[in-house]
Amino acid sequence: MNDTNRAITLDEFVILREKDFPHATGDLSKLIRDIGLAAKIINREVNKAGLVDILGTTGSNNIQGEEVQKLDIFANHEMISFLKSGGQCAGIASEEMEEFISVDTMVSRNAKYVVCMDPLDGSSNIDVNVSIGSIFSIYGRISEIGPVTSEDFLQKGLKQVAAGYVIYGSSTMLVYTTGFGVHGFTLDPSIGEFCLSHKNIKIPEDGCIYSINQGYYAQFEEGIKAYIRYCQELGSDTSRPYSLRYIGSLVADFHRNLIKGGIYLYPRTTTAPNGKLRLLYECNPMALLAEQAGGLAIDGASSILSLQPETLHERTPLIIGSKRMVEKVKEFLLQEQEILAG
Ligand code: AHM
Ligand code: MG
Repeated sequence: MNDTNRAITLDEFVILREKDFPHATGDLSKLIRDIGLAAKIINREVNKAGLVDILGTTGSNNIQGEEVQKLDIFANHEMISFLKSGGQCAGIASEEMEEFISVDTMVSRNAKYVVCMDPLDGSSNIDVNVSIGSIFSIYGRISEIGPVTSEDFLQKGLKQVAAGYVIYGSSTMLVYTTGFGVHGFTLDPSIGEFCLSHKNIKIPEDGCIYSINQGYYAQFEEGIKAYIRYCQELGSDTSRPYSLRYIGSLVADFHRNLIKGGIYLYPRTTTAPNGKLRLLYECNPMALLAEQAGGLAIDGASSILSLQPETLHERTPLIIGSKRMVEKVKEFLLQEQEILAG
């Protein structure tokens, strides 16, 4: 609340934060506000998905060969449209597009940033009314002039200047970081504004929720199987067995664990040796948020944020959440390696 005793909106908050940084130009703030605007439009469509003929699949496949649903395309289009007209974004890479696009409008001539995004994650949940989300990641462009190049997008996650997600759930929230803490805003439908509801979110150091698609158990490596058994055992520490919670929507699973404490795992499997999730669009932004909130994100051995991307759509295993829980998984994976090494 501010001194007039009303909620601070996202726009007000980003402007207030800017004042703390005398050299800030305001461009990043504008970019985040543009994403917030696109999110409101996507939210409107997500909310009426059950009512109109926007529900269902287009019948086409995205470049990973997965079925694309109409709202994915809509969300992609809205994000691009707001980013283009906002003037702060020089290029966009999206899970829904095979190639990145260079933004070449009059207003974006001096744009310093590129955006990587998953415009609608967890879209297989749309037609069953389960929470889904949009994920975004912002980098400073490396190329200085002209159209953006692949090196602008293929940067390590630790180079992100901002990242966040929007969760379309029982209420809609936008959660973001610019590297100075993680802040959450809840959409107040009565005024159409994201209002500050969760300032400086910290993920509990430890938790008692684990989120994993246990249906793939037989395909996991031994270290992950051992960790799952550990979660299920009655522990001398009072919190085990842990609760298994898996929505199958990364944003929703991550958001719950961020607030309550917990761990989300999408490890490698025998059929998907790099896991399922994409480094640029899903893992890097979530990893920055997790670390900014005091948690951890690894691929099993290394920090997600330290991975050098080689291609736009590459995948990586992801283990993310409360610090102590992620460290525990790492221990199990190391033990497995030691056993294999004899
Ligand atoms: P998507 O980008 O095609 O929606 O896939 C990503 C989603 C994540 O949100 C979720 O955690 C995961 O896929 C679920 O996968 P699975 O059904 O294999 O457990
Ligand atoms: Mg996705």
